[in-house]
Amino acid sequence: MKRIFSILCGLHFCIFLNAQEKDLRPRPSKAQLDWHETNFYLFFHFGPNTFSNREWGQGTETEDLFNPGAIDCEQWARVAKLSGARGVVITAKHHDGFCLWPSRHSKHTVRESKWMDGKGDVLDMLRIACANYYLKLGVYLSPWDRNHPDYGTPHYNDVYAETLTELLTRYGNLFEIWFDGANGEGPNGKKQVYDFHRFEKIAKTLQPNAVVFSDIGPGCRWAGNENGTIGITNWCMLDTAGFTRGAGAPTPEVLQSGQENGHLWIPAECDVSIRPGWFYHPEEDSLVKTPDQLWDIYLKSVGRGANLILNVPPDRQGRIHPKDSLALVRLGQRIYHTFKTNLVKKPEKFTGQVDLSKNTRFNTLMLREDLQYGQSVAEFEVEIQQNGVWKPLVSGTTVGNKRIFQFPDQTARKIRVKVKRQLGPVHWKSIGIYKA
Ligand code: FUL
Repeated sequence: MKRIFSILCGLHFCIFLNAQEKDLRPRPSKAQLDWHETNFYLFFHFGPNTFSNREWGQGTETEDLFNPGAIDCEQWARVAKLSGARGVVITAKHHDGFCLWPSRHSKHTVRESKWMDGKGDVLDMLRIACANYYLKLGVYLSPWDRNHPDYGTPHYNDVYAETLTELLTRYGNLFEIWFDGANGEGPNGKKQVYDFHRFEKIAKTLQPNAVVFSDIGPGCRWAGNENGTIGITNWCMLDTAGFTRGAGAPTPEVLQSGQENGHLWIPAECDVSIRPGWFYHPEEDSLVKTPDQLWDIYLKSVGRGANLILNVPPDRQGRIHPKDSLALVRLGQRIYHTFKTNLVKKPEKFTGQVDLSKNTRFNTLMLREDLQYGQSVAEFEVEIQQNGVWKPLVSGTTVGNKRIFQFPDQTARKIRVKVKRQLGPVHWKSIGIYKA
């Protein structure tokens, strides 16, 4: 009997091991796992466009145009911190080619401007401010360059590679590198054929902990729109075969949902601006999104398993306008107060069912999968027990990093999550139940 038992146990173990071995689904890298935790960050579009009132500079602007008289990167960082953001990404160079740091590989930089007698360096100021506020730093380096004389020739790839190398070695650890998808004509009327393979290699070598954004990754993907929202079904997996960075991506629908059977871990990042434009325009001071709108965006991005990059353009003084900072602080308060007290005692011990040990009132639920094992939940239902009877509360498809629901106040003691379809073993990271 004992023998049969041990044979059976061994067999069971083998089957288990086989199932484990066969689970070859994509998983995030260490850098991507950290990036999932960074979750929400601000985006700063700043440069000559701030002063010329344009969205896309022509590349012919004089350097003196850039003159933020009262620049205060500490204020940017303070506002970011109070908004609940964990990092910031800045347009080190936008399509007009102007570099916010004194790059050795360009003659169109802060060094050629009158600002701070040509001694200024926005990247360095921001690096220090971020360190003071424990914020992560990321950079946007537009491949499209409407100023550089070599743009449109193979040599421009060398210039871009050297510029990137400089940027990635001067400003400490970066968490994200943004390769924008726009690719227009340069000063000589030509479009560039980018050597993204080379740029990605540089990024990986010099900043192994950074995630590279482009329409199709490799670190994280565009969400397919610029309104800050991701699909209700949101997989971190995507197939990119047949697409080239900077020249074509899967349809917005595919970018919105990711792909259940995708072969690569390329999670979504939702980008959106707090104003209609990406750069500061005084006439948009009355069009700043309200705290309620920002909260809605937060729930439709972070609350659906994506990351949110929320753009806040510094103004011509080099400060975040009071309208924007007020809305951001309110957003931060809302995030803080909603998730301040988890009513579950040991949220990380969650295995599918919780007992709150007494009847409890709540209106917000957060589910998290432990993504180091991949993303598994494809369909689920949440039920609460009231007077001994299980009642449906909410249901959904994917969970991923975070799935947040808000609903009218409920009172219950027990909550359970029934997974109805899964791609592999489900590993919960935590459950959060809150009374917002
Ligand atoms: C786009 C750019 O063309 C916009 O100017 C902005 O930087 C946005 C985030 O990405 O592709």
